[in-house]
Amino acid sequence: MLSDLRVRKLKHLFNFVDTNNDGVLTVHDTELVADAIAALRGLKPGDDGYDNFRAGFMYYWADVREASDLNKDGVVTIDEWVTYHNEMLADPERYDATAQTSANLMFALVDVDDDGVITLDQYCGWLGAWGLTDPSALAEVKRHLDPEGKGTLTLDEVLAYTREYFYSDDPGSPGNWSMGPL
Ligand SMILES: [Ca+2]
Ligand SMILES: [Ca+2]
Repeated sequence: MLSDLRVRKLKHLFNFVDTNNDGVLTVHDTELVADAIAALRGLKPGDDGYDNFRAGFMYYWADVREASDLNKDGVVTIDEWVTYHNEMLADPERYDATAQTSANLMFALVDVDDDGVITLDQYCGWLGAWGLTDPSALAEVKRHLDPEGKGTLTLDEVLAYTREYFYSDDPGSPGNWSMGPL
């Protein structure tokens, strides 16, 4: 049984990835993000690399939607989302594989020079592709995820914050801010 805080974080994540704000998660949400992330990288339809770039992103999200669409009607509801995560998070190996894949994908898309480190600005650009563009919200994300102001995040730091996001019952955990203010 998940705590109220953890359920709240799962619902927040659902609303975060429901980029067209229609209350369900479908392929349309991820198409919007794929185009926004491609634009971050300066890629548009027809450019070299655009199709590969987009395909990797869409492939990962097709898996997530497939796994969380419990009644297989083609849309993921918030209840399905919470139920899916409740089961996934109870299986440490499954969680590790999912979190690693997700973080690797984010780095593959955001870490332009491929040195295993992203800047907080790049991280916030990633959040912006999902629709989180409010400057004060992004400033809070930076303050919590980078308290020393070093300006960068490693893959391990992102994985640690992600773990806090999904598992921590502490309202003060910095990782709770991974997807913006709850
Ligand atoms: Ca949607
Ligand atoms: Ca469904």
